[in-house]
Amino acid sequence: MPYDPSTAEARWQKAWADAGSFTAVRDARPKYYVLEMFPYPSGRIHMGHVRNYTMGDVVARFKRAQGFSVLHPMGWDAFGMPAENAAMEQGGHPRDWTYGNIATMREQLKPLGLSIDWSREFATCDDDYVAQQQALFLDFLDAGLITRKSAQVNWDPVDMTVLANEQVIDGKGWRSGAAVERKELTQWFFRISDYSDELLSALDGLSGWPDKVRLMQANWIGKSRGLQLRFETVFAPEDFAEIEVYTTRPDTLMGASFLALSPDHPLVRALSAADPGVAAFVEECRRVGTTEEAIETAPKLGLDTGFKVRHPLDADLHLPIWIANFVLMDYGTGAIFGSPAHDERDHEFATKYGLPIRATFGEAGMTREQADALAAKGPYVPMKSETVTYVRGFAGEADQTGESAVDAAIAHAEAHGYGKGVTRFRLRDWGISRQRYWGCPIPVVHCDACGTVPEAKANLPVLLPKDVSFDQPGNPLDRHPSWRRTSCPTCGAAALRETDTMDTFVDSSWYYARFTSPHADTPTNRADADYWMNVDQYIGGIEHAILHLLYSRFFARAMVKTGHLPDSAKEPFDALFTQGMVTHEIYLTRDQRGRPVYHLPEDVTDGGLADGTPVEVIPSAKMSKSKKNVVDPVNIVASFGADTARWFMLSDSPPERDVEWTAAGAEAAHKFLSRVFRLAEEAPTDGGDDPDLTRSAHRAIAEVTKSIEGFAFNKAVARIYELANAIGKSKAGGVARRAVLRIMAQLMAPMVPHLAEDVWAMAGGEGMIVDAGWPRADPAMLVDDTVILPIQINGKRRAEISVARDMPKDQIEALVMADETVQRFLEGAAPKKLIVVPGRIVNVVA
Ligand code: ANZ
Ligand code: ZN
Repeated sequence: MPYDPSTAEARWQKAWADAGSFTAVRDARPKYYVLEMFPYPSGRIHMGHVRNYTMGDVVARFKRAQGFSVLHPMGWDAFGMPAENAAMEQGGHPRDWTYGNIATMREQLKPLGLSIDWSREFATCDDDYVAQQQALFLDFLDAGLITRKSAQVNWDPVDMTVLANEQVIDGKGWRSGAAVERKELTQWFFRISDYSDELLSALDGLSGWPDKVRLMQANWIGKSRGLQLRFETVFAPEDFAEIEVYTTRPDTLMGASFLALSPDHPLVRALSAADPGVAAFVEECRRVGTTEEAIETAPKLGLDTGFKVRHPLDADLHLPIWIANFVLMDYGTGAIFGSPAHDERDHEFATKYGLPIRATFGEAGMTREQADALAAKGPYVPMKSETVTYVRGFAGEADQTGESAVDAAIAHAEAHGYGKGVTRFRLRDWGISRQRYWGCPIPVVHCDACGTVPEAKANLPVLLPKDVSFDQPGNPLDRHPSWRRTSCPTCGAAALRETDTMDTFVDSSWYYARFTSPHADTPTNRADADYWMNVDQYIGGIEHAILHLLYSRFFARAMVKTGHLPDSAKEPFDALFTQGMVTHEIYLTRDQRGRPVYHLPEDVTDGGLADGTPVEVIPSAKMSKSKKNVVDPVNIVASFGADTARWFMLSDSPPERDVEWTAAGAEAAHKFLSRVFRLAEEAPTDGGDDPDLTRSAHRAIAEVTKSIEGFAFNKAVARIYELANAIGKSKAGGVARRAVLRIMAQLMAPMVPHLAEDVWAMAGGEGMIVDAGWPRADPAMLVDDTVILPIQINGKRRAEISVARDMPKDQIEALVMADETVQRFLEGAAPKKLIVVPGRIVNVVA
């Protein structure tokens, strides 16, 4: 009987489903919650999914075997733009497109044999999930976690829609190609910035997270210490006696040569009302998106207002007030002082507009003239920790680090009353309003009499209308003839619904909590949430290291505050693992003009095309349709079986690194699994016990256990290869051999669960292996009773001997003396010295 995964895998999957093997239940066992980041239903699963879900499955099956009650759910991150784009491009409805894709992908996932509790499956676009998310929104609103304010957005004037920063490419809308503008809109915000400090400091406690992810989060939250200081105006419009400025480099104050205001600064607003020139300039500034990158790379634009401020440390020095396009209103105070000598942007600005460039400090040892000359060439921006020579330090001229100079500057400003030290965060409130159809409606109503009022809980869910069209730009909810019209939940008068929907990051910020009680008629059921939370192991891609995880951490806190999660769930993910990508070689030839022509892997054999043309190979490339280096997991599973795909994914590289998919590797994996199958099938010999084999098996138990616990799946695989070799060589008789085969099957079960069931059955295992538990290593079997001792002769390692661990010294000495190499060196003489360090080394001086 050959190894035939095509029938066996389906058979085992049915057996597990019939037995309800993976239904998560609350019981007396300790619980374990393993979660992989849920997929977006794009239409097909890809190799990255296979790798991600296989890793999660190894953990889930391993923990289950170890006696945990395991929760391992699956769902769909189902709202978002691609569904609407598909509707615009191909017609049809986003809902049909999405649920169609989910059905397809579920059918592609199921053959992988993942140990998922499918009874908990949901999609974030399900009416029920929408209802619970809206209930959460209302609770958050009640708890002061949500606010409504005006903010600038990227506006696509052709598609008439707000764009996320990622959708602005080189200042243009990613679909329309139109130049993106800035626009002010009233929007809904989650008040995540209230939690900046806590989200930052709590990172220290996340010992189960990769350091790089914690660092990325810390940088994103961006805590900085600076000075908020006041400049008195000498000549300015009424009501503007002072201008407040925020700086993180107060030590450069003596080099300040201008003030710059954001185009949205109140002073600028006042000016533009009266001065068409200013108004036109402000308009011009708006024609750049809101991305940091767009603002950073746009040419610096400025307009001198003609007004001036007094320098706080030099009353005779008057600095001009400019309006500058690179100053943001929603950071700091929306006003800066420019120190061109030590800031990239200020330097560009000063050079363009002929403003003075005065150095505050130079390289260590420089004079003021030298420092000025250095700054004239370009901004001098050393690390704050570096010692530099201050040439215009307001605390005099001195060698100092930037850090200590900043501290001194803050102290000076506080002592003299012109400013105060402040801590700021880069993290802004999370704007969640999207002018899109395919998202969760924001459950609020606009009433002429009452203003903006939350929808009553009894009226939830507010569901999307089904009869919408995508043939015009803009939000279909705005155009819908009747959907908006409703009555005010407070006064009953006619009112209009909010037509904004929620950012899809909201959906993925609490799905892990919903999995604990996916059918509850409240966002969570506390008994379930208390039992299952936290996620013990979360697994996903590094691309979600910042926003998704930060939003989830905020949401968990908000759900604790609103009573939907226990206090202990503030940090919802105890451990996080970020896996590498699945890559594949790219094959290409060149056309006459040297441009690349890509070829499918199946068209390339032995480094060339069918006609013999050699191909260029780019190794380890991200899979991409345009480069034709995509491998479809559906084909792999169809030709080799799921276990081969799973085994290969785990075997070749450490999980955190990229793995390169190769046809040869897949074949080798398949060959190995076939060999394991044959080993189990072979008729038992009539040999007796083989203690060495038994010992190998127990060592494999210990090491595979350790490797899986440490996410070193490739090491676990390597141990299993060794064990299979040992079984192949052993002369052990039926009973002993089968016992070891059963151990191997147990060790392989998390990785290749179907084959493991077959081997288990053939080797006389009772019931299904999925219920067999995890084998325990017998400690007595782990002690190695022999050791290898290296022999050094005259200080050089020349030979080694294998001795019993507890062999007495004199016996070892006798063995050493009898060793051939030692005899050769001694040439018949007695050694001058012979030192045995038991268990370590033997030294011979000839
Ligand atoms: C004077 C100065 C001198 C600055 C110098 C930098 C270098 P981080 O560190 O990222 O927090 N800034 C302040 N508010 C701003 C705004 N609304 N829009 C644009 N830029 C703003 O950045 C703080 C620095 O960014 C501040 O320190 C300020 O410029 C600028 F040699 O003040 B600095
Ligand atoms: Zn009302």
